[in-house]
Amino acid sequence: MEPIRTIAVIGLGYVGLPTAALLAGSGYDVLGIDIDERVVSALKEGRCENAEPEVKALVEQGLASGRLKVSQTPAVSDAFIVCVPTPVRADNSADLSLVDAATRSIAPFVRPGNLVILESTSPIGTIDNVVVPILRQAGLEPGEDVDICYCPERVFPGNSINEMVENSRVVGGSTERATERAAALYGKFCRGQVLGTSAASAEFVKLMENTFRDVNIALANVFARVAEKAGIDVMDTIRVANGHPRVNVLHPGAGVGGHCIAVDPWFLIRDFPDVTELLSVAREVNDSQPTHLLERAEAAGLAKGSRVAILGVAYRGNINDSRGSPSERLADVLGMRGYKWTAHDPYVSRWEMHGGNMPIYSDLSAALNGTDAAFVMTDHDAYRSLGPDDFSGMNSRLIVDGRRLLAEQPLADAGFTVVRVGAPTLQQ
Ligand code: SAJ
Repeated sequence: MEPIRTIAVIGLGYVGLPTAALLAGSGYDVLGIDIDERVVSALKEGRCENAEPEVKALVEQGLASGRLKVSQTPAVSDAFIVCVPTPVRADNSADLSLVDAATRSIAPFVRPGNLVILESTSPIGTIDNVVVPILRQAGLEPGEDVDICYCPERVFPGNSINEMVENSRVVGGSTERATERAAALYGKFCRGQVLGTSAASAEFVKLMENTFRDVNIALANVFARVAEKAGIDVMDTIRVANGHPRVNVLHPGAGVGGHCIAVDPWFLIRDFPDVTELLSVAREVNDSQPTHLLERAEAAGLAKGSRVAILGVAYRGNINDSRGSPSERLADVLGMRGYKWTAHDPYVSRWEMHGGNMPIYSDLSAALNGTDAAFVMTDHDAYRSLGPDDFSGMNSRLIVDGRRLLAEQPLADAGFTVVRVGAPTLQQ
């Protein structure tokens, strides 16, 4: 086999772009490809504004060194890495159209001896059922002419470079040679262990990891609901329970959002419905947390039709990604029940939802002004220090702490009713 010198990375999103930059920094000649003209022309001018600072710095280095180039169309390369999104459709089935299209786009450029890698989170069997047939159609026999691998990413958005370099990595080849070649490639920048397995097993590993987290968050949310009814503070209970060496209860909250944890379990549920009941129930629990919080606020006196401030529309703390966030669900339910709402986020300046842009404030007091309740939905550090004065512009004194990050007692002492996830409502 010829050594790999040139690599094409297809999809320059939150996984593809840092991957391309890290590979360029490791001495490969990398062509980053994206179908979005805006992404490519911005990068050609050396701009990647929305990227994390470490990603931005590495991309700039790669572009300046000439090792990283960008294009809207693929070219002949020694290796191809596909990093495109795999969203879930309205019926919860996996939408593999972008994996299909990306594989078709590279097929004319793949030559015997090349390595083709898929990183996109995908249902079990995607390598065999989507990637292999497309390459075969192009005259390339997997295992003979071309090596094919499934290598899922494990990036925690907000800390991408560090995670890509330090985390262990799964490499699932359709043959042993494919596994070895991909392991050698990732080993160039990954300091974690590179674990080899089969392609189908690697596909399952990725789904297993995110489903594990979803089910465990659902468990924490169920414990929170029990505590609310039992009149106990679950945060205290969890802290004490986690003193057990084999127990690690996660953090209950306002729900699970993002494009991974809330989506990937569906790839298992859809394909194996008769054995995944537990996973469906976990999805239901996590999806219903925003409505659960609203109903607790209603029980604490929030009148139908009043005005609510949503604090935090990002799906997780201290990031600017609002895709599938629990706040989207809350806004939908508020709308359906006749409430009016405003939204605030220190990181998100454009809140895209249902194909449109939702109004969003960067000024907290403007978002809170004249509202009857404030729902803290995202664990942004900026919200931790909020005190009674910050909420003084509200009409009524009702606060929902959906992430348990406020100093609740001072708020109650100042006359606020604080609805707390996982604990009884606090009042003066
Ligand atoms: N959440 C809780 N309680 C917790 C932890 C998280 O309610 O104790 C919520 C968060 O607020 C958020 C959602 O869950 O709304 C998902 O957040 P997350 O912290 O699980 O992280 P993601 O979705 O950004 O990233 C996950 C990671 N997977 C795992 O930790 C197993 C990451 O490593 C994956 O690379 C990523 O999914 C992905 O791309 O698949």
